[in-house]
Amino acid sequence: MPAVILRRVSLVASLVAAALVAACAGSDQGGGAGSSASSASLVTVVATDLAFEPREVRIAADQRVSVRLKNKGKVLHDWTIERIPVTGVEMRASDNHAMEPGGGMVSGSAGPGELHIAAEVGRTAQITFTPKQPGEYVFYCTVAGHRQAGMQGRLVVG
Ligand SMILES: [Cu+2]
Repeated sequence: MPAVILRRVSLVASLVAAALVAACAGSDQGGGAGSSASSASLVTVVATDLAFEPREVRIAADQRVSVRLKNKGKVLHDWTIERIPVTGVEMRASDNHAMEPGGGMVSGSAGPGELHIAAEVGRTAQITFTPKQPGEYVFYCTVAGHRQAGMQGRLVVG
């Protein structure tokens, strides 16, 4: 009898484990076909006081990319593009600073094509998306005074 109970318990445990795996896999979907972050190429942008390195980022249209913002400065910085045609936006490990696309911009109009991630000192934030239209897009930090001080760069979609 105890053996039967044990088997039941382990069956329940494995069902729960399977459900958890399914839930995690589900939350990974960003809204586009095959749009998981793991298949994206990775671009790292380092924020310092007060610059981005590199200042120019080149990516390819219709290819999934993850932009990782690493804050090596002494104050919070963000990485923002006000308007860019993208699909399947996913954000990871972002700090609590108006993370939703279209929300909480210090300046500028909030639209569906906005990308915005912020990282506290020593932290990393990441946004994954698929750019849909070749062109040049300005990225900058929305913290007051930072853009004027030089925290601005170009995202080139080729
Ligand atoms: Cu900044």
